[in-house]
Amino acid sequence: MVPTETAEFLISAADPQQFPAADGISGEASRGPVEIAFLGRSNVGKSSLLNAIVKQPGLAFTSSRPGCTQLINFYRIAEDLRFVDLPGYGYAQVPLEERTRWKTLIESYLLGRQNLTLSFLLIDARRGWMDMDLELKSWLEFHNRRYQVIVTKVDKLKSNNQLRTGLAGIQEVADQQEPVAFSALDGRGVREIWQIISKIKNKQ
Ligand SMILES: Nc1nc2c(ncn2[C@@H]2O[C@H](COP(=O)(O)OP(=O)(O)OP(=O)(O)O)[C@@H](O)[C@H]2O)c(=O)[nH]1
Ligand SMILES: [Mg+2]
Repeated sequence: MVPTETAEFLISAADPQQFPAADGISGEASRGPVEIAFLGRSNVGKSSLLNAIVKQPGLAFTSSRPGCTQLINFYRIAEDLRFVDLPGYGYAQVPLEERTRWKTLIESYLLGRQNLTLSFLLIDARRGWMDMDLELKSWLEFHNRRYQVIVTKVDKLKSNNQLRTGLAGIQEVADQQEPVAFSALDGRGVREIWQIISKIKNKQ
């Protein structure tokens, strides 16, 4: 499954009241579009992943400066599918007050959103699991939220040996599932990611 429709930006939400309507088609007793959330540290490549898998480079704003995505951004990918790009964590320059506000906003989305079906948890291939990633993983498991680990920027691991070691280390911690190796640069992993999305939608 690869979208044939054009993806479009819906809204940047600073508050749960700004989240788009949960049911996609008004008046119909549908469960609304499936939402997939993109989670991970600042600069891990969440917005780049989103752009690469829909093949629309400018759709989500990306930057080499961490802390670029500050609100919850909703994208309509197809009638029955939305991607939700969340602010990254772990960027020390963000004032505590702001970080606390994001945490409340992100948690309210992850806990309360009925459309949320799967989260992509992104881990940088060169860094592996860091404390806040492990915290988030435990939090998702504690709250029974389904997630898929995606290892980003694998193009930066130049030798096969580096790549194998990096992936094995990440997989060891991801225990119950096989992480997807991804690169926004060369498109590695895009097909696997669409297969995962298809599977999750068919289960609905
Ligand atoms: N080499 C390489 N660079 C990447 C890849 N994915 C993202 N980048 C770069 O990493 C930087 C951060 O990417 P973003 O997609 O903006 O990261 P983000 O996780 O959305 O960051 P925040 O919005 O700040 O949380 C940008 O300079 C991207 O070009 C990749 O697969 N390979
Ligand atoms: Mg971003």
